[in-house]
Amino acid sequence: VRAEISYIMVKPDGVQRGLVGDIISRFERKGYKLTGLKLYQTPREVAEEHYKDLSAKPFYKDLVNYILSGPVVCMVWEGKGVVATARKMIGATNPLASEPGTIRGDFAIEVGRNVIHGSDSPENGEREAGLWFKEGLVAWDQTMTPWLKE
Ligand code: YYY
Ligand code: MG
Repeated sequence: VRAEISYIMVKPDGVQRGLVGDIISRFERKGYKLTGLKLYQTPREVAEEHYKDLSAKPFYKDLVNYILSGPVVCMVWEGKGVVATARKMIGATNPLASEPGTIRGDFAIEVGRNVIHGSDSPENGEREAGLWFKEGLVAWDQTMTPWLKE
């Protein structure tokens, strides 16, 4: 089986505010491996598919329009426990409840402008990576693997 992957996305507010570099840095320094990366103006059908489980929620329409409001940075990060660890690094959905030191805790205030997305299960990591990277991911070996893996 392939290593676990998570689909991580800097939302339009994070791109506009210049937070892309800091966010990428956090995942790099943690030791995860980047296997997909692009700046992307999201097609409506991709945003709607991505958030389809929330389509009955009152905030769904605003959420989709927010994702379409400017370019996003799409990423796939790979490694042991990356889905759960990325969720910890990202912080709670509502930034007012996110701990300082997390991405949302450090950079956001509003739930509807919470800077970043991270997959909530390994299955959704695979699903979302396939949805956002129809061109596929990049397979490569990190030379520092022996320094990161037992
Ligand atoms: O996975 P996560 O992004 O932390 O939260 P979800 O429950 O999947 O909701 C997706 C997205 O929807 C959230 O990041 C902000 C937005 N949202 C909202 O605008 N208002 C809410 N009450 C709940 C979620
Ligand atoms: Mg979610």
